[in-house]
Amino acid sequence: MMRRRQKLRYSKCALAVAGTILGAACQVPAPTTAPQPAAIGPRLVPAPASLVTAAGAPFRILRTTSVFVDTTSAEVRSIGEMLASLIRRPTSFPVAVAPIGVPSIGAIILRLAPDRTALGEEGYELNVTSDSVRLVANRPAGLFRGIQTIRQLLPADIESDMGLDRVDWPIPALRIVDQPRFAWRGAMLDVARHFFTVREVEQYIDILALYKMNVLHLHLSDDQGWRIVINSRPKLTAMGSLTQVGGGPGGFYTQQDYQDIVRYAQARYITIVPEIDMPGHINAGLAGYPELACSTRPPGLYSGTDVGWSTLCVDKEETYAFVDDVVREISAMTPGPWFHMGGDEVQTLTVEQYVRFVERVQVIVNKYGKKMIGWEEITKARLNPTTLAHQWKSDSATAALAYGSKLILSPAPKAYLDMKYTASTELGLHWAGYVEVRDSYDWDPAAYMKGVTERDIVGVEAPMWSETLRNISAVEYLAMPRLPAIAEVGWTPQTARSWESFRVRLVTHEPRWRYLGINYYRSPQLPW
Ligand code: TNX
Repeated sequence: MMRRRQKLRYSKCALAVAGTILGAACQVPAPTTAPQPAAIGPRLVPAPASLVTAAGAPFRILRTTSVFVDTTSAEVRSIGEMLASLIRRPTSFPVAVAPIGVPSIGAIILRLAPDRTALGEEGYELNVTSDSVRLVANRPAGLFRGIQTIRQLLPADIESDMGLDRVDWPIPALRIVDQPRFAWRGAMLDVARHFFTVREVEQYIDILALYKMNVLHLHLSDDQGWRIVINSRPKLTAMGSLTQVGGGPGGFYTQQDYQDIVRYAQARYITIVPEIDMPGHINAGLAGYPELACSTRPPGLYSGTDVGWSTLCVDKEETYAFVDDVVREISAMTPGPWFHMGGDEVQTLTVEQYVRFVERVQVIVNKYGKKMIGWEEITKARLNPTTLAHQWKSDSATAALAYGSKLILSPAPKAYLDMKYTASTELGLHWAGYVEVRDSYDWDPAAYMKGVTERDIVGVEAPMWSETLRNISAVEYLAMPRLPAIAEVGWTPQTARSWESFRVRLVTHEPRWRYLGINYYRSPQLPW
């Protein structure tokens, strides 16, 4: 399911022979003798809520190993198939997916248990003995998260897309009972400042899936580009998609492309959250529909990086017909319950104008069956309890709590993946400071803002603004390894995580990233 970038793949041992810096990565890790503390344990990221290693011999995947599932559920069958195909490639073992019930010694068994409601939407229990691997969940999403754990328990060579000579494929004997701390573990990708292709977005989704993240928020429009076709407003993309920051060619998704992304994410239990940024950050939209601006000056395309200067004319009735068209078409293509209206950095409207706009958009979003999200500025308006306020720069988001609304936390000095790691990082911005891996990891969402408790937060999200990011490899460089840090902040109970444990576990993933062709930053904070 994960590998397409053939050119970038290699066996790490082959590279070590070639005398590169990969020599160390080629060594087989020393076998663990003593039981390890759960927090370090096998090299899982995010760390599970509870893990007990067992004394016995590991399970070994052999040529005869099959994946057994309840084949009457197409969803469960396809999760079984994903695990089987992951194992087939590097091992060259046939790995059948078969119905539970046939003799199953030496088997990997995936099962839904309707009575295990305590596991919630995404929780799972995994028991590994020398005889079998048994994964149980209450819901299919839990099985999918669980197969990521099985994947990470296998040697990193499991990520190779070529058959390897390796014969030993152990999974350590253990018992894990795991579920996420927060329901929302998101990443945002800005496809407006620079455009990324469907395949590139899918590559990003693959990384989210590996780290058990469950939301991909797509920032689909901004001053520099409108990136999604709206059939009733064809000039949005016909005009508004033709450039990007720096003046490159830009691009857009057809509605089919968008639905392909939605489906790809859905198969990995990741919800797509579409964002159309309004009333500001709208210049590209106005390029095709200048009548929606208050000024008489034709907007034209923009490829710079200033913010805050463009706006819809919120006093014109036709603006709301436009919003209706956009929200209606995008909502119809989006199975997830959310529509993100942006709402940030509007410097050219009065507070009253801004508030009136947000409240009218909220009605439209709800009319099309979606719950609204907006950046923290929207808390100036009267929000519905179902609306989420998306914190990013201050504590103004807390005003949402008075309406019974909850928060998504993306504090820039922790979670903004477009911030430079250090002063010498070539890519990225630094208006919120430099954000090293430890900064991204070492914070507790429930203690981050005064007056905001665990109950007030749906979860965390790591935005990737793309002003400086001209290709997906640049995106990966800033995401890795801060994205896994945010993934663990969102998944693992605060009491089960520590920087000392995380840094040790995280570096063991480096060989996986190499197999997967994922670019990354070699932070000096980590024991490579
Ligand atoms: C602020 S975060 C913005 C974006 C920029 C970003 C760069 C937010 C809601 N607005 O328009 O791209 O900073 O870090």
